[in-house]
Amino acid sequence: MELALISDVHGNLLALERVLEDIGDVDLILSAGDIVGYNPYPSEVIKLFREHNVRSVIGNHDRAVVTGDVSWFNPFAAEAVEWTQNQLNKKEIEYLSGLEDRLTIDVGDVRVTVTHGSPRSVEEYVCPTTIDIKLRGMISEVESKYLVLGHTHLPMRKEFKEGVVLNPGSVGQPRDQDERAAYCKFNPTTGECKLHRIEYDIDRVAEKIRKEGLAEKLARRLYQGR
Ligand SMILES: [Mn+2]
Repeated sequence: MELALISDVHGNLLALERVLEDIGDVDLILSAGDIVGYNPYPSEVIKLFREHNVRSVIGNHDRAVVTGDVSWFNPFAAEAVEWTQNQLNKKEIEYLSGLEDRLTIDVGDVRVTVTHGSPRSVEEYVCPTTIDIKLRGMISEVESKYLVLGHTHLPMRKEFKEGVVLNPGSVGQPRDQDERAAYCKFNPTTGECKLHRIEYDIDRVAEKIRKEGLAEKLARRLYQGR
């Protein structure tokens, strides 16, 4: 079974379209959350998620759009959450509020668990610098060979005897100094996981960010990959 892993699309339609093209035919696309927020195409991105039957967990931005609680957010992120709330219709909000915290997929006898931040919290950052003992504890806790996370916007792969922690990076707002959209092709049976980087039309997204009156910083960071 061939999977594609995506995360943190954050309303970036142009990046998502190019990534879906590059993914081509796979059995299933899994998303580690943050479908909306930051970028100015939330409805269009939700539509594509539905069309491609993407299975996604909820991210902290998705949740903030549903609840209106932006107390954890910096001012730019909070403003984008509020803007996104005003763009979405009732059905789209319902789609976001229906997303689970955790997804578990069994491929033969191999279990894959997906959460946004960590298995404990949608807000917790699990970074390449997070200590091994903590990562191993998380894998044991979810009783899965593979734990797929998002939230940091940093691609990551760490292998232990307990299992493997994967983060496919971010489609819509990469933060590893590479401005190209990130995603992974992943075969849970063989364990093969390949990170792909895809160029997209950042100018068009930046223009739309400015046109909608969202923070200039949100446009700038797309070019910087941070
Ligand atoms: Mn995010």
